[in-house]
Amino acid sequence: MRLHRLHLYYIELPFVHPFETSFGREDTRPTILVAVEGDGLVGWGECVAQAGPWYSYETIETAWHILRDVLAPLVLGWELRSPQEAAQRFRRVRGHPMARAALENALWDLFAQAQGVSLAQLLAQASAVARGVVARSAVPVGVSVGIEPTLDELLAQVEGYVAAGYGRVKLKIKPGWDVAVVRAVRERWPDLPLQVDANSAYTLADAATLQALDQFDLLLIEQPLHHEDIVDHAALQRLLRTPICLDESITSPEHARWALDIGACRVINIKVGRVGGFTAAVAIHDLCAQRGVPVWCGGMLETNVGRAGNVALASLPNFTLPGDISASARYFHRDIAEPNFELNADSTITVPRGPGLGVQVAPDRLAEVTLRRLTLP
Ligand code: SMG
Ligand code: MG
Repeated sequence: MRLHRLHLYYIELPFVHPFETSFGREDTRPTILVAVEGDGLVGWGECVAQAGPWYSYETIETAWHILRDVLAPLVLGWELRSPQEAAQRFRRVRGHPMARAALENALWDLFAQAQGVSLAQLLAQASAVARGVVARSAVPVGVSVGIEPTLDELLAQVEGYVAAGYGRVKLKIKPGWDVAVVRAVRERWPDLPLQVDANSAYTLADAATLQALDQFDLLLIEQPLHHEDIVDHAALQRLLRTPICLDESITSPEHARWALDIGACRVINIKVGRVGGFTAAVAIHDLCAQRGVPVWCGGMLETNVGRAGNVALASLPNFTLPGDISASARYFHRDIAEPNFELNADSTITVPRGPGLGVQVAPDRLAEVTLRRLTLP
């Protein structure tokens, strides 16, 4: 397929409820949407970089630059046989996985539409592990609950999500907001599948605090230590009963293999933006499946464009733990794409069946929230 045009949209959507992690508090979700045109079809991708370099060094502005000046010229006007071919071409680019993923993922949507299959089907065809396995029609999900100003407010948030039907809760932790908070939630909901995410807020010197979390029967402790450090994570894992799950540290299939080889984690959170696109996400899924390591799909507070991609990815067979993929209404009053994702009674989200992502960007909403746009060439 020849790609003849590409559009970048810098948009910003207000959150229903502010989201706070060990990095800070966010009231809105600024993001970039990428649209690629080919064969009379339009494919969409979402960039999960944030306004500032907190979760990762990438920002909206670095991603805009890399997309416009580096990646777009590698695909525009070219004949492409597959999205993997674009991924291969992007390998020349060092780093910038979120920018690469935004464009590569738009191509996955475009190719799936061109073949008349859903993105979930196309991803399953690309996975050595998924071939021949019956595709899931819905994926298990949970909710990630941010840090709140007080413990009472946190308990009220968790209560609301449990009442809404979320069967797994993740709590954000940081030094000073950890053992007592997890104890309070565990006492109130003794059987709730529960996990925590530190977003790299601790060091090995905090091992005793993290060991104290072992008593709460958590599914996992996500990214307790430095984002680039798998060596200390391996040392920490030896001290903990609870599985460590890496998020920020895994930015490619190679990082996944290195981490597993040294025992730095027992679970991996796959975020398609963090690892540079669906090609890499499927490779990590397959590697983990071959090694008997469970994975789950992380979230980056995406719009329905990114969420549709996450749901499709999470339909692969080794996504055995619930993903951070919540209903659209948990994030935004009005999303950018339709239809919204709803939570089913069994804490699952249904995998779209339509061609490609299976959601449509609403032009009026896009116009309303666009701060800047660019069409290439
Ligand atoms: O998309 O529901 C969601 C949020 C999931 O907690 C979530 N993501 O580190 O896993 C994580 C955080 C990163 C988001 S804040 C940058
Ligand atoms: Mg995380």
